[in-house]
Amino acid sequence: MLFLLLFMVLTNMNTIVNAKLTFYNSPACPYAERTAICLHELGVDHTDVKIDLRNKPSWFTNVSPKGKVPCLSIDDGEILYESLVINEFLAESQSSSLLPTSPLDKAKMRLAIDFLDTTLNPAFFTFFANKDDEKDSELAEAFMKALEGVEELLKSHTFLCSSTMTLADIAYMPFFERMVVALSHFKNFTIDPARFERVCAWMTCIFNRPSFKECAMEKEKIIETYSMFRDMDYKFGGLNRNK
Ligand SMILES: N[C@@H](CCC(=O)N[C@@H](CS)C(=O)NCC(=O)O)C(=O)O
Ligand SMILES: *[C@@H]1O[C@H](CO)[C@@H](O)[C@H](O)[C@H]1NC(C)=O
Repeated sequence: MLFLLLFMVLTNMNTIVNAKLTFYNSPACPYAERTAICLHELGVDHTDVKIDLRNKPSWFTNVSPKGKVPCLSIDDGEILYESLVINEFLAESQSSSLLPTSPLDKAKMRLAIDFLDTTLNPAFFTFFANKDDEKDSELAEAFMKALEGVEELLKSHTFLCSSTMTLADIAYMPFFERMVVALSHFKNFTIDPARFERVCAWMTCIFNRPSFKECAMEKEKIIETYSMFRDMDYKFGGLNRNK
């Protein structure tokens, strides 16, 4: 009986290690980039399938329930979607420190990610998309007020939630990458290292990760994408929510 249990535990642990993983990715998508970074950090073997979102292949709706990337298929059977869900699954199945073990640390990590989605990203996007010069400094200040929340997270450790990298850092990376490029190009705005000392040190650290360098978008592509957002007066609607 004990042997059987042990066997079950061991095989369960190995399920993902030996599973055939197919990652449906798309180069410009920040959510897919989260999963790309996570796979790289974990060193998990997988097949990368690039989806052209402007010209989605018809079979893709059979794979991805909402027709979105990222999407992960496991042994050509189970399908997972939603970047944060996929990344937790990957980190947990590898028993990686990317996912904190204590329930409290896990909860705090999820709150840190929620802050990006509900507070920082909207503040960034409102500032970025504004075309009324008179409102610019007020919106820049509102963005920096939100950024203080990140400075606060980094108060007692190098990474957002601990002294080592977690899924929160990964969730933020693609968005900081785009934020920094878009604000510099369209707003001539840089994050002030005097006011945001910890944020700036953290950015240096994450932007130097091999996983980031491997998965990051080209700067010109970011500018092209964000020019499009500006031109079409794209309305930010909680980018991380699936409708
Ligand atoms: N909440 C989702 C968002 C995923 C998402 O919005 N992906 C976009 C590209 S950035 C997509 O696949 N859009 C295609 C579509 O909606 O048709 C996640 O975190 O994975
Ligand atoms: C951009 O900002 C810098 C420093 O804040 C300023 O010196 C420079 O004149 C600005 N450039 C433009 C094109 O507004």
